[in-house]
Amino acid sequence: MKTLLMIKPDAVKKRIIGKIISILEENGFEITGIKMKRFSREEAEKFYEVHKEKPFFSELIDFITSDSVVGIRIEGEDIVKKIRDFIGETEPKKAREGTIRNLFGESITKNVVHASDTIENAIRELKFFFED
Ligand code: FUP
Repeated sequence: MKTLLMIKPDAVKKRIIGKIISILEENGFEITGIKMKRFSREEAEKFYEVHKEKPFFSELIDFITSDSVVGIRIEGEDIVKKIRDFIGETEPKKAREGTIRNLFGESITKNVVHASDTIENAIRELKFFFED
């Protein structure tokens, strides 16, 4: 099973890409792909299409296109759920201690990383970064 963890522009600006990758490796996660890119507005709107009607949508698109992002493919048993648990809740203040969002997140928007929430979404979201 595969999932996508995406490092967001706030983390890229803070120069903690390496730190986040180290934490993943130290915790035994198997990284099988890494790609840095900058989303166009159109692509970002497609990536986050489930949130199209939400009040925070335009803020979210502004943020995610404000700098590059890094797509990381991680493989393993039950990996979608494991990575979701590992990043912590959306709101960094509520995220469990030691999780990536708890350690580095500033706000509900600037929350450092995204991770696919279902197997179907992982397949869909990985295509934004990787061909296979
Ligand atoms: P998550 O799956 O944990 O990334 O969180 P959600 O699907 O609830 O939200 C998707 C993205 O929208 C999150 F990365 C943060 C952003 N968001 C906001 O910017 N403002 C909000 O009020 C809620 C979510």
